[in-house]
Amino acid sequence: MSQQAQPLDVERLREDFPILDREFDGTRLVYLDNAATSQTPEPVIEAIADYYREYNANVHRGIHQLSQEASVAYEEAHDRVAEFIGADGREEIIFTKNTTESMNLVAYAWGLNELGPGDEVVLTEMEHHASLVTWQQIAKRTGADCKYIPITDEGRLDMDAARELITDDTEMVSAVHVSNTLGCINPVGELADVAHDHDAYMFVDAAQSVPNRPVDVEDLDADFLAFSGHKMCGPTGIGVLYGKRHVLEAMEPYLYGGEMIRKVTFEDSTWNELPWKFEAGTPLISQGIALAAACDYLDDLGMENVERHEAELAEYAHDRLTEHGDVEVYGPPGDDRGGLVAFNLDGVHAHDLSSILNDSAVAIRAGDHCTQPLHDVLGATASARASFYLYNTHKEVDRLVEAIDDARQLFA
Ligand code: 7TS
Repeated sequence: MSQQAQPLDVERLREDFPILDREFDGTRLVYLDNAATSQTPEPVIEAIADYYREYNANVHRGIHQLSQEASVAYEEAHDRVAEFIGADGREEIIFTKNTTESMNLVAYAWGLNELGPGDEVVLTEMEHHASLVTWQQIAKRTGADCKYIPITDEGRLDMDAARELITDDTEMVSAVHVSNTLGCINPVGELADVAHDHDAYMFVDAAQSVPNRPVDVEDLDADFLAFSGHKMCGPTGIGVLYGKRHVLEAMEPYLYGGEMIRKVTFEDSTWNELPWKFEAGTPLISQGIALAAACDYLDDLGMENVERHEAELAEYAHDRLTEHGDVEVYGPPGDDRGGLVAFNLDGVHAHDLSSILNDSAVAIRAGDHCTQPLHDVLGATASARASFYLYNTHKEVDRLVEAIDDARQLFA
Protein backbone atom coordinates (compact mmCIF):
# COMPACT_ATOMS: atom_id res chain seq x y z
CA MET A 1 0.00 0.00 0.00
CA SER A 2 1.25 3.50 -0.81
CA GLN A 3 2.94 5.36 2.04
CA GLN A 4 1.51 8.65 0.75
CA ALA A 5 -2.14 7.68 1.30
CA GLN A 6 -4.22 10.43 2.97
CA PRO A 7 -7.38 9.97 5.03
CA LEU A 8 -10.57 10.48 3.01
CA ASP A 9 -12.90 13.24 4.14
CA VAL A 10 -15.73 10.75 4.49
CA GLU A 11 -18.18 13.10 6.14
CA ARG A 12 -17.96 15.48 3.18
CA LEU A 13 -17.97 12.90 0.43
CA ARG A 14 -21.04 11.15 1.87
CA GLU A 15 -22.96 14.28 0.83
CA ASP A 16 -22.36 13.19 -2.76
CA PHE A 17 -24.39 10.01 -2.16
CA PRO A 18 -27.99 10.99 -1.29
CA ILE A 19 -29.06 7.34 -1.05
CA LEU A 20 -26.95 6.99 2.12
CA ASP A 21 -29.44 9.27 3.91
CA ARG A 22 -32.25 6.75 3.52
CA GLU A 23 -33.87 5.59 6.71
CA PHE A 24 -35.96 2.50 7.36
CA ASP A 25 -38.41 2.89 10.27
CA GLY A 26 -36.38 5.84 11.47
CA THR A 27 -33.05 4.00 11.33
CA ARG A 28 -30.32 5.22 8.99
CA LEU A 29 -29.24 2.76 6.29
CA VAL A 30 -25.82 1.12 6.71
CA TYR A 31 -24.88 -0.08 3.25
CA LEU A 32 -22.26 -2.84 3.40
CA ASP A 33 -22.97 -4.66 0.14
CA ASN A 34 -20.53 -2.74 -2.02
CA ALA A 35 -18.86 -5.78 -3.52
CA ALA A 36 -22.22 -6.52 -5.15
CA THR A 37 -22.74 -2.96 -6.33
CA SER A 38 -21.57 0.44 -5.14
CA GLN A 39 -23.68 3.57 -4.73
CA THR A 40 -23.59 6.37 -7.28
CA PRO A 41 -22.39 9.91 -6.51
CA GLU A 42 -24.10 13.07 -7.76
CA PRO A 43 -21.48 13.93 -10.44
CA VAL A 44 -22.07 10.54 -12.10
CA ILE A 45 -25.86 10.88 -11.89
CA GLU A 46 -25.43 14.37 -13.38
CA ALA A 47 -23.32 13.02 -16.25
CA ILE A 48 -26.13 10.64 -17.20
CA ALA A 49 -28.81 13.33 -16.84
CA ASP A 50 -26.70 15.81 -18.85
CA TYR A 51 -26.33 13.35 -21.67
CA TYR A 52 -30.09 12.79 -21.93
CA ARG A 53 -30.92 16.45 -21.42
CA GLU A 54 -28.30 17.92 -23.73
CA TYR A 55 -26.85 15.61 -26.38
CA ASN A 56 -28.64 12.24 -26.58
CA ALA A 57 -27.97 10.78 -30.06
CA ASN A 58 -26.63 7.63 -31.62
CA VAL A 59 -22.87 7.61 -32.12
CA HIS A 60 -20.75 7.24 -35.26
CA ARG A 61 -23.81 7.50 -37.49
CA GLY A 62 -24.94 11.06 -37.93
CA ILE A 63 -23.10 14.14 -39.04
CA HIS A 64 -25.58 16.28 -37.15
CA GLN A 65 -24.32 18.24 -34.15
CA LEU A 66 -25.88 16.05 -31.44
CA SER A 67 -24.41 12.88 -32.88
CA GLN A 68 -21.01 14.52 -33.14
CA GLU A 69 -21.13 15.62 -29.52
CA ALA A 70 -22.26 12.17 -28.35
CA SER A 71 -19.59 10.45 -30.48
CA VAL A 72 -16.78 12.62 -29.12
CA ALA A 73 -17.92 12.09 -25.50
CA TYR A 74 -18.29 8.35 -26.03
CA GLU A 75 -14.86 7.99 -27.65
CA GLU A 76 -13.21 10.16 -25.01
CA ALA A 77 -14.77 7.96 -22.33
CA HIS A 78 -12.57 5.13 -23.67
CA ASP A 79 -9.51 7.40 -23.35
CA ARG A 80 -10.48 8.26 -19.77
CA VAL A 81 -10.85 4.61 -18.78
CA ALA A 82 -7.55 3.77 -20.51
CA GLU A 83 -5.83 6.45 -18.44
CA PHE A 84 -7.50 5.18 -15.25
CA ILE A 85 -5.91 1.72 -15.58
CA GLY A 86 -2.68 2.69 -17.35
CA ALA A 87 -3.62 1.26 -20.77
CA ASP A 88 -1.99 2.47 -23.97
CA GLY A 89 -5.08 4.10 -25.49
CA ARG A 90 -8.71 3.72 -26.47
CA GLU A 91 -7.86 0.81 -28.82
CA GLU A 92 -7.28 -1.36 -25.75
CA ILE A 93 -10.58 -0.50 -24.03
CA ILE A 94 -13.75 -2.33 -25.10
CA PHE A 95 -17.01 -1.36 -23.46
CA THR A 96 -19.19 -4.34 -22.55
CA LYS A 97 -22.20 -4.84 -20.31
CA ASN A 98 -20.19 -6.05 -17.27
CA THR A 99 -17.23 -8.18 -16.14
CA THR A 100 -19.17 -11.32 -17.05
CA GLU A 101 -19.63 -10.22 -20.66
CA SER A 102 -15.97 -9.19 -20.89
CA MET A 103 -14.97 -12.73 -19.95
CA ASN A 104 -17.43 -14.32 -22.32
CA LEU A 105 -16.12 -12.10 -25.10
CA VAL A 106 -12.60 -13.52 -24.73
CA ALA A 107 -13.81 -17.05 -24.10
CA TYR A 108 -15.92 -17.05 -27.27
CA ALA A 109 -13.77 -14.90 -29.56
CA TRP A 110 -10.40 -16.37 -28.52
CA GLY A 111 -11.17 -19.60 -26.63
CA LEU A 112 -13.54 -21.24 -29.10
CA ASN A 113 -11.06 -20.66 -31.93
CA GLU A 114 -7.79 -21.35 -30.16
CA LEU A 115 -8.44 -24.08 -27.57
CA GLY A 116 -8.50 -27.79 -28.35
CA PRO A 117 -7.81 -31.22 -26.84
CA GLY A 118 -4.58 -31.23 -24.83
CA ASP A 119 -4.80 -27.51 -24.05
CA GLU A 120 -5.31 -26.31 -20.50
CA VAL A 121 -6.93 -23.29 -18.90
CA VAL A 122 -5.62 -22.66 -15.39
CA LEU A 123 -8.03 -21.00 -12.96
CA THR A 124 -8.09 -20.62 -9.18
CA GLU A 125 -10.38 -22.30 -6.67
CA MET A 126 -11.64 -18.85 -5.72
CA GLU A 127 -12.88 -17.79 -9.17
CA HIS A 128 -16.24 -16.08 -9.41
CA HIS A 129 -18.72 -18.07 -11.52
CA ALA A 130 -18.30 -15.40 -14.21
CA SER A 131 -14.87 -16.82 -14.95
CA LEU A 132 -15.21 -20.38 -13.67
CA VAL A 133 -18.41 -21.32 -15.51
CA THR A 134 -17.37 -19.50 -18.68
CA TRP A 135 -14.01 -21.28 -19.05
CA GLN A 136 -15.45 -24.59 -17.85
CA GLN A 137 -18.08 -24.54 -20.59
CA ILE A 138 -15.75 -23.31 -23.34
CA ALA A 139 -13.29 -26.05 -22.30
CA LYS A 140 -16.06 -28.63 -22.63
CA ARG A 141 -16.92 -27.41 -26.10
CA THR A 142 -13.31 -27.41 -27.30
CA GLY A 143 -12.00 -30.53 -25.53
CA ALA A 144 -9.60 -28.47 -23.40
CA ASP A 145 -9.16 -29.03 -19.64
CA CYS A 146 -9.57 -26.66 -16.69
CA LYS A 147 -7.19 -26.87 -13.73
CA TYR A 148 -7.64 -25.04 -10.46
CA ILE A 149 -4.91 -23.49 -8.31
CA PRO A 150 -5.79 -24.40 -4.69
CA ILE A 151 -5.91 -22.11 -1.68
CA THR A 152 -3.67 -22.43 1.37
CA ASP A 153 -5.03 -23.13 4.86
CA GLU A 154 -4.83 -19.40 5.50
CA GLY A 155 -7.08 -18.64 2.54
CA ARG A 156 -4.50 -17.34 0.07
CA LEU A 157 -3.59 -18.50 -3.40
CA ASP A 158 -1.04 -21.33 -3.28
CA MET A 159 1.67 -19.93 -5.56
CA ASP A 160 3.86 -23.06 -5.27
CA ALA A 161 0.98 -25.11 -6.64
CA ALA A 162 0.43 -22.45 -9.32
CA ARG A 163 4.00 -22.87 -10.58
CA GLU A 164 3.43 -26.62 -10.92
CA LEU A 165 0.01 -26.38 -12.56
CA ILE A 166 1.01 -23.84 -15.22
CA THR A 167 2.90 -25.77 -17.91
CA ASP A 168 3.58 -25.64 -21.65
CA ASP A 169 0.07 -27.12 -22.14
CA THR A 170 -1.43 -24.01 -20.54
CA GLU A 171 -2.96 -21.57 -23.01
CA MET A 172 -4.76 -19.25 -20.60
CA VAL A 173 -4.38 -18.40 -16.92
CA SER A 174 -7.45 -16.62 -15.55
CA ALA A 175 -7.32 -15.42 -11.95
CA VAL A 176 -9.30 -13.13 -9.74
CA HIS A 177 -7.23 -10.17 -8.45
CA VAL A 178 -9.09 -9.63 -5.16
CA SER A 179 -11.37 -12.49 -4.14
CA ASN A 180 -14.97 -11.41 -3.57
CA THR A 181 -15.25 -14.05 -0.82
CA LEU A 182 -11.81 -14.45 0.80
CA GLY A 183 -10.80 -10.81 0.38
CA CYS A 184 -7.23 -11.93 -0.36
CA ILE A 185 -5.14 -9.94 -2.82
CA ASN A 186 -3.64 -12.31 -5.35
CA PRO A 187 -0.19 -11.72 -6.89
CA VAL A 188 -1.57 -11.61 -10.43
CA GLY A 189 1.55 -9.86 -11.74
CA GLU A 190 3.63 -12.85 -10.61
CA LEU A 191 1.08 -15.22 -12.14
CA ALA A 192 1.34 -13.29 -15.42
CA ASP A 193 5.12 -13.84 -15.40
CA VAL A 194 4.64 -17.58 -14.89
CA ALA A 195 1.97 -17.68 -17.62
CA HIS A 196 4.21 -15.81 -20.06
CA ASP A 197 7.16 -18.13 -19.32
CA HIS A 198 4.93 -20.84 -20.81
CA ASP A 199 3.58 -18.69 -23.67
CA ALA A 200 0.12 -18.56 -22.10
CA TYR A 201 -2.12 -15.51 -21.83
CA MET A 202 -3.02 -13.94 -18.48
CA PHE A 203 -6.60 -12.78 -17.81
CA VAL A 204 -7.13 -10.77 -14.62
CA ASP A 205 -10.63 -10.58 -13.13
CA ALA A 206 -10.35 -7.10 -11.64
CA ALA A 207 -14.03 -6.72 -10.65
CA GLN A 208 -13.00 -6.31 -6.99
CA SER A 209 -9.72 -4.46 -7.53
CA VAL A 210 -10.10 -1.68 -10.11
CA PRO A 211 -12.90 -0.07 -8.00
CA ASN A 212 -10.89 -0.32 -4.79
CA ARG A 213 -7.15 0.18 -5.34
CA PRO A 214 -4.72 1.57 -7.90
CA VAL A 215 -4.43 -0.93 -10.79
CA ASP A 216 -2.00 -0.48 -13.66
CA VAL A 217 -2.32 -2.99 -16.49
CA GLU A 218 1.23 -2.41 -17.68
CA ASP A 219 2.66 -3.10 -14.22
CA LEU A 220 0.65 -6.31 -14.04
CA ASP A 221 1.54 -7.20 -17.65
CA ALA A 222 -1.97 -8.66 -18.03
CA ASP A 223 -3.04 -9.63 -21.54
CA PHE A 224 -6.69 -9.16 -20.58
CA LEU A 225 -8.36 -7.52 -17.60
CA ALA A 226 -12.06 -7.06 -16.85
CA PHE A 227 -14.15 -4.98 -14.46
CA SER A 228 -17.65 -3.52 -14.01
CA GLY A 229 -18.71 0.13 -13.78
CA HIS A 230 -21.43 -0.52 -11.20
CA LYS A 231 -18.90 -1.51 -8.53
CA MET A 232 -16.90 1.73 -8.93
CA CYS A 233 -19.44 4.55 -8.56
CA GLY A 234 -20.60 4.09 -12.16
CA PRO A 235 -23.97 2.97 -13.51
CA THR A 236 -25.11 -0.58 -14.20
CA GLY A 237 -24.90 -1.80 -17.78
CA ILE A 238 -21.26 -0.91 -18.41
CA GLY A 239 -18.19 -3.08 -18.07
CA VAL A 240 -14.73 -2.99 -19.52
CA LEU A 241 -12.52 -5.46 -21.27
CA TYR A 242 -8.91 -4.32 -21.46
CA GLY A 243 -6.76 -6.25 -23.93
CA LYS A 244 -3.25 -5.72 -25.23
CA ARG A 245 -3.60 -4.14 -28.65
CA HIS A 246 -1.74 -6.84 -30.63
CA VAL A 247 -3.75 -9.58 -28.89
CA LEU A 248 -7.09 -7.89 -29.65
CA GLU A 249 -6.00 -7.24 -33.23
CA ALA A 250 -5.38 -10.95 -33.76
CA MET A 251 -8.77 -11.93 -32.31
CA GLU A 252 -11.95 -12.57 -34.28
CA PRO A 253 -15.02 -10.46 -33.42
CA TYR A 254 -17.43 -11.76 -30.78
CA LEU A 255 -20.70 -10.19 -31.97
CA TYR A 256 -21.49 -9.29 -35.58
CA GLY A 257 -23.62 -6.41 -36.84
CA GLY A 258 -23.48 -2.68 -37.32
CA GLU A 259 -20.66 -0.47 -35.92
CA MET A 260 -18.12 -3.30 -35.94
CA ILE A 261 -17.69 -3.47 -39.74
CA ARG A 262 -15.59 -1.55 -42.24
CA LYS A 263 -16.90 -2.87 -45.60
CA VAL A 264 -19.81 -5.20 -46.25
CA THR A 265 -20.79 -6.95 -49.49
CA PHE A 266 -23.27 -9.77 -50.04
CA GLU A 267 -20.34 -12.16 -50.02
CA ASP A 268 -18.17 -11.00 -47.13
CA SER A 269 -17.32 -8.30 -44.58
CA THR A 270 -14.23 -6.69 -43.10
CA TRP A 271 -13.88 -5.34 -39.56
CA ASN A 272 -13.64 -1.89 -38.10
CA GLU A 273 -10.56 -0.78 -36.16
CA LEU A 274 -10.16 -1.31 -32.41
CA PRO A 275 -12.02 -1.00 -30.14
CA TRP A 276 -15.14 -0.71 -32.34
CA LYS A 277 -14.52 -4.15 -33.88
CA PHE A 278 -15.75 -5.57 -30.56
CA GLU A 279 -18.63 -3.13 -29.95
CA ALA A 280 -21.38 -4.32 -32.31
CA GLY A 281 -24.65 -2.40 -32.51
CA THR A 282 -25.62 0.77 -30.68
CA PRO A 283 -23.17 0.79 -27.77
CA LEU A 284 -23.48 1.71 -24.09
CA ILE A 285 -23.37 5.45 -24.74
CA SER A 286 -24.71 7.11 -21.59
CA GLN A 287 -23.22 4.36 -19.43
CA GLY A 288 -19.76 4.77 -20.96
CA ILE A 289 -19.85 8.54 -20.53
CA ALA A 290 -20.96 8.10 -16.91
CA LEU A 291 -18.17 5.59 -16.30
CA ALA A 292 -15.67 8.25 -17.35
CA ALA A 293 -17.28 10.57 -14.77
CA ALA A 294 -16.86 7.82 -12.16
CA CYS A 295 -13.13 7.60 -13.05
CA ASP A 296 -12.88 11.37 -12.52
CA TYR A 297 -14.62 11.07 -9.16
CA LEU A 298 -12.34 8.26 -7.96
CA ASP A 299 -9.15 9.92 -9.20
CA ASP A 300 -10.12 13.13 -7.40
CA LEU A 301 -10.28 11.13 -4.17
CA GLY A 302 -7.09 9.21 -5.01
CA MET A 303 -7.17 5.44 -5.40
CA GLU A 304 -4.35 5.01 -2.81
CA ASN A 305 -6.61 6.79 -0.33
CA VAL A 306 -9.61 4.62 -1.23
CA GLU A 307 -7.45 1.52 -0.81
CA ARG A 308 -6.19 2.62 2.60
CA HIS A 309 -9.66 3.57 3.82
CA GLU A 310 -11.12 0.19 2.88
CA ALA A 311 -8.17 -1.73 4.34
CA GLU A 312 -8.62 0.07 7.68
CA LEU A 313 -12.33 -0.72 7.77
CA ALA A 314 -11.74 -4.37 6.85
CA GLU A 315 -9.13 -4.77 9.57
CA TYR A 316 -11.37 -3.09 12.13
CA ALA A 317 -14.33 -5.26 11.10
CA HIS A 318 -12.17 -8.40 11.22
CA ASP A 319 -11.00 -7.55 14.75
CA ARG A 320 -14.46 -6.69 16.05
CA LEU A 321 -16.20 -9.67 14.44
CA THR A 322 -13.77 -12.13 16.01
CA GLU A 323 -14.00 -10.63 19.55
CA HIS A 324 -16.36 -13.36 20.83
CA GLY A 325 -14.69 -16.38 19.27
CA ASP A 326 -17.94 -17.59 17.67
CA VAL A 327 -17.46 -16.02 14.23
CA GLU A 328 -15.44 -17.73 11.53
CA VAL A 329 -13.94 -15.26 9.10
CA TYR A 330 -12.76 -16.64 5.75
CA GLY A 331 -9.50 -15.58 4.14
CA PRO A 332 -6.24 -14.09 5.36
CA PRO A 333 -5.69 -11.98 8.51
CA GLY A 334 -7.33 -8.60 8.96
CA ASP A 335 -4.26 -6.54 8.05
CA ASP A 336 -3.79 -8.18 4.67
CA ARG A 337 -7.02 -8.07 2.74
CA GLY A 338 -9.18 -6.00 0.42
CA GLY A 339 -12.22 -4.20 1.80
CA LEU A 340 -14.51 -7.11 2.54
CA VAL A 341 -15.07 -9.74 5.19
CA ALA A 342 -17.03 -12.97 4.62
CA PHE A 343 -17.94 -14.88 7.75
CA ASN A 344 -20.32 -17.21 9.56
CA LEU A 345 -21.73 -16.86 13.07
CA ASP A 346 -21.88 -20.22 14.89
CA GLY A 347 -25.32 -21.78 14.73
CA VAL A 348 -26.94 -19.07 12.59
CA HIS A 349 -27.49 -19.49 8.86
CA ALA A 350 -26.10 -16.58 6.84
CA HIS A 351 -29.55 -15.88 5.35
CA ASP A 352 -31.12 -15.62 8.84
CA LEU A 353 -28.30 -13.36 9.94
CA SER A 354 -28.74 -11.12 6.93
CA SER A 355 -32.46 -10.90 7.58
CA ILE A 356 -31.90 -9.93 11.25
CA LEU A 357 -29.35 -7.32 10.14
CA ASN A 358 -31.89 -5.98 7.68
CA ASP A 359 -34.23 -5.31 10.62
CA SER A 360 -31.53 -2.91 11.86
CA ALA A 361 -31.17 -1.35 8.39
CA VAL A 362 -27.77 -2.99 7.89
CA ALA A 363 -27.42 -4.28 4.32
CA ILE A 364 -24.99 -7.15 3.77
CA ARG A 365 -24.90 -10.03 1.32
CA ALA A 366 -25.63 -13.63 2.27
CA GLY A 367 -25.21 -16.70 0.09
CA ASP A 368 -22.42 -18.20 -1.95
CA HIS A 369 -21.37 -14.92 -3.60
CA CYS A 370 -21.16 -16.77 -6.94
CA THR A 371 -18.28 -18.87 -5.59
CA GLN A 372 -20.00 -22.21 -4.95
CA PRO A 373 -16.93 -24.43 -5.51
CA LEU A 374 -14.91 -22.22 -3.14
CA HIS A 375 -17.61 -22.58 -0.48
CA ASP A 376 -17.34 -26.37 -0.95
CA VAL A 377 -13.60 -26.07 -0.27
CA LEU A 378 -14.33 -23.93 2.82
CA GLY A 379 -16.88 -26.47 4.01
CA ALA A 380 -19.67 -23.89 4.13
CA THR A 381 -22.89 -23.81 2.14
CA ALA A 382 -23.15 -20.05 2.48
CA SER A 383 -21.59 -17.11 4.23
CA ALA A 384 -22.47 -13.58 5.26
CA ARG A 385 -20.35 -10.82 3.74
CA ALA A 386 -19.81 -7.18 4.68
CA SER A 387 -18.05 -5.21 1.96
CA PHE A 388 -16.86 -1.63 2.37
CA TYR A 389 -16.40 1.35 0.13
CA LEU A 390 -15.10 4.87 0.27
CA TYR A 391 -18.16 6.27 2.11
CA ASN A 392 -18.31 3.69 4.92
CA THR A 393 -17.25 4.56 8.47
CA HIS A 394 -15.99 2.85 11.62
CA LYS A 395 -19.33 3.73 13.22
CA GLU A 396 -21.09 1.72 10.53
CA VAL A 397 -18.88 -1.26 11.34
CA ASP A 398 -20.00 -0.80 14.97
CA ARG A 399 -23.64 -0.87 13.81
CA LEU A 400 -22.89 -4.16 12.01
CA VAL A 401 -21.34 -5.63 15.15
CA GLU A 402 -24.28 -4.47 17.32
CA ALA A 403 -26.77 -6.04 14.92
CA ILE A 404 -24.79 -9.30 15.05
CA ASP A 405 -25.01 -9.10 18.85
CA ASP A 406 -28.80 -8.96 18.48
CA ALA A 407 -28.68 -12.11 16.37
CA ARG A 408 -26.42 -13.79 18.92
CA GLN A 409 -28.97 -13.08 21.66
CA LEU A 410 -31.90 -14.18 19.55
CA PHE A 411 -30.33 -17.55 18.79
CA ALA A 412 -28.70 -18.08 22.23
N1 7TS B 1 -15.76 -11.27 -10.74
C1 7TS B 1 -15.78 -10.97 -9.43
C2 7TS B 1 -14.55 -11.17 -8.61
C3 7TS B 1 -16.93 -10.45 -8.87
O1 7TS B 1 -16.94 -10.15 -7.56
C4 7TS B 1 -18.08 -10.27 -9.68
C5 7TS B 1 -19.38 -9.77 -9.10
C6 7TS B 1 -18.00 -10.58 -11.04
C7 7TS B 1 -16.83 -11.09 -11.53
C8 7TS B 1 -19.14 -10.38 -11.96
O2 7TS B 1 -19.43 -9.04 -12.10
P1 7TS B 1 -20.71 -8.59 -12.96
O3 7TS B 1 -20.71 -7.11 -12.89
O4 7TS B 1 -20.49 -9.11 -14.35
O5 7TS B 1 -21.89 -9.22 -12.31
N2 7TS B 1 -19.55 -10.10 -7.75
C9 7TS B 1 -20.66 -9.97 -7.03
C10 7TS B 1 -20.69 -10.23 -5.66
O6 7TS B 1 -19.70 -10.57 -5.02
N3 7TS B 1 -21.93 -10.03 -5.21
O7 7TS B 1 -22.70 -9.65 -6.24
C11 7TS B 1 -21.93 -9.61 -7.38
